[in-house]
Amino acid sequence: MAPRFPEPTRLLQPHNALLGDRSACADHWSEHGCLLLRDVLDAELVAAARRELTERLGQQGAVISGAAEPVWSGSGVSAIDAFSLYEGDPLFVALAHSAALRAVLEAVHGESIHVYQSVQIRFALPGDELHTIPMHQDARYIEPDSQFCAFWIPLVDIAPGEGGLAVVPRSHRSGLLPHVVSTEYYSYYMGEERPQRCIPLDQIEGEWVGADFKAGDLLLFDSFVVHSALPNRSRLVRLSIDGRYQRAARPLLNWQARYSVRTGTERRQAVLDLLGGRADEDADRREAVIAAVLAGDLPVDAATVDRLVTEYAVPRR
Ligand SMILES: O=C(O)CCC(=O)C(=O)O
Repeated sequence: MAPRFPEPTRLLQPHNALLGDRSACADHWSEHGCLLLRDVLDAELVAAARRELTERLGQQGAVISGAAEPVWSGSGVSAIDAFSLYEGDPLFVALAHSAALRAVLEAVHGESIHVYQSVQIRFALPGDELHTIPMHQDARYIEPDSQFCAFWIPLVDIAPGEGGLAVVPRSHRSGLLPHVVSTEYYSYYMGEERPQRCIPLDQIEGEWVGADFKAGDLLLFDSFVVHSALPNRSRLVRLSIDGRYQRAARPLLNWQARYSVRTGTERRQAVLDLLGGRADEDADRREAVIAAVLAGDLPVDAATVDRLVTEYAVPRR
């Protein structure tokens, strides 16, 4: 049987030595499209964010209550109320919007950076391959502006072979690859169960690399870099956060740049309600309509949604 997920053949080593050398950073970024940094974030904030999420997941029964680490309780993913993990001002959002993170991003890219308001928390359960996020490029999902980058921060240590994220360095140079809907992979995003699009493994050229991740590592990658989550083979719920950023000088065209996940999700739900049965007819059109309403700050009403449904009746890759 063909493997469902990549098997990294090499481990990324931290690229901290590049920091402080502007042209080395620029050359590395343009060649590889990704880099890994260690010990550049506030370790206490990383630990506090992990504790807070562990406590919230403990209250929901997904991890063993009172444990220092997010030890999985054995419950299914549907036991997790993702929305409530974003309640209040969670520390993982503070970490993503910390001055330390922005300073590193600006050191890497040599210019002023806007970190997107939307910050995601991911909780990969041991053995739950169905909900493991497969091979994709972020540029396929965040629109209309593909000129952004991503950061990914594990909140727990993830040894090689236990999960984490794998990337294909240099893959940003090949542009957008076709993504196909597959019922082998589902996303469980904000409580919504959806079949995932992915790039079939055999369509991806280049070397898959993983890392021996430590909590608080910072993995950066271009929006066109192919990457994939790897199945969690540890006993912990794999907690990580990710967000997007772009040059501050560019207009903020993607809704994620301006709205938090909660606000975006509420507005998304309002558009879904207006779409009704049409939401299931064509996933591409549904997502394009949602992105257009949110990115353009258009009124969330039936007339706008009806107009966009007609406008976006065009197939995409
Ligand atoms: O953390 C994960 O499971 C997947 C993250 C991811 O694919 C992304 O940030 O684009």
